[in-house]
Amino acid sequence: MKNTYFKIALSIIIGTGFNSCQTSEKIENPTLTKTETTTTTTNDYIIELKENTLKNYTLDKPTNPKNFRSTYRESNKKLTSCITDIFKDVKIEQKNITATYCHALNGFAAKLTQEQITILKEDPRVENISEDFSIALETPKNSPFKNTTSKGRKSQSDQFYPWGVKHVGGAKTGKGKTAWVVDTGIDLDHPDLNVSETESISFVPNESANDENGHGTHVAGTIAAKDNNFGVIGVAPDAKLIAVKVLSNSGTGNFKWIISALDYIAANAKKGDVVNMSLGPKNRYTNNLIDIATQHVGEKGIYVVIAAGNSSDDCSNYSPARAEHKNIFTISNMTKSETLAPSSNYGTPVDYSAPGTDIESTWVNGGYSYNTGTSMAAPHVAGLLITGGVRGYGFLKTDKDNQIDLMAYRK
Ligand SMILES: [Ca+2]
Ligand SMILES: [Ca+2]
Ligand SMILES: [Ca+2]
Repeated sequence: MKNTYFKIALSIIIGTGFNSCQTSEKIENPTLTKTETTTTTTNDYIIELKENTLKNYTLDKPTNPKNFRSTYRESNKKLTSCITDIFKDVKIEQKNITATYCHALNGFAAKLTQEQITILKEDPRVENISEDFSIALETPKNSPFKNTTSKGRKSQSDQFYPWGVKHVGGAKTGKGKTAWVVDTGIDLDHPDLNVSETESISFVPNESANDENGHGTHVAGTIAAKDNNFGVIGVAPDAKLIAVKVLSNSGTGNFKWIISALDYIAANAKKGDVVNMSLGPKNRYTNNLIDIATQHVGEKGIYVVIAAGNSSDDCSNYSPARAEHKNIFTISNMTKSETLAPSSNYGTPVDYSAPGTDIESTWVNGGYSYNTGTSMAAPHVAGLLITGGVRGYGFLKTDKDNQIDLMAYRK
């Protein structure tokens, strides 16, 4: 029942461009309601183009960070008409193109007919076609973190030092460093976070980059909560945080939005910046295009940290957690007693384990809360990577694979 409700909500979220007839047909489709999974395909396809397909398209490169968002939106519009033109023989209408990419991936996402799919699969201009996919966060557990409001705090000692930040070697100023948080957005005016609103962007239709879920704000606080006299402190306090929203306020998102996020980051991030992706499918699902886009960001000298996932499973079967590159770090969830958390994923893609159980961090509406998951582990490593790097510090006491994870520590 709960699942049926979710499917309806999801259909509404992704329904832009469908007429009401198609939407109701989707809800009644038994193949969409019989499964227990909270993940599904969206009727959109993601198309990767051969490298020279867009060779006549010139990129706009903003020089001022204030223009990152507008320049990116503008070049997407141009690229949409360019792709419509290139593929006029396949009759892909402009209104059916739902995303375009030219930094982390060359390509686009579109609603396609079966006939168009068949043609494009044989098309020499096309490298890869893959169905889009929806993911959903588990309902966030908002366990308020007591005695930490931003009001009424007077002394330095009233700032709480989370156990996870201590365990990875303590805080080190992140001033001048940048972290891109690909998530539910960030509470943009949280008094304990330094968020760059002008560079933040949302790929969720009809929602701003402001977080009304909590998940992204929690991740952001672990990376960079300010060193002041209230709240919590992050691993890289005072670093600049940029919200790249790909999960809605209700916690659902599409792979095509995540590729847009990676594309936006590839266009605008500097070498040495870090990207945190505390997201992935709940059940086994891999997708080459999202892995490739993630690797392309890593190849630019930008660090990418990915949560291994919370399905008690081998993350080799999940994208983007399985993506491998020297700048990509997949992180498992460690408990306070230095064991692998029961829900944590494991497997060869895991590079380090980091604190992810009962983590104190920032929350929506200027608040604070505890949370648990690999989502909370990954941002510890993101903070380390922008303040000197990460190294191993002994091994977990328990693991579920035959390669015991190293615990992440400040380099
Ligand atoms: Ca603080
Ligand atoms: Ca890895
Ligand atoms: Ca392991």
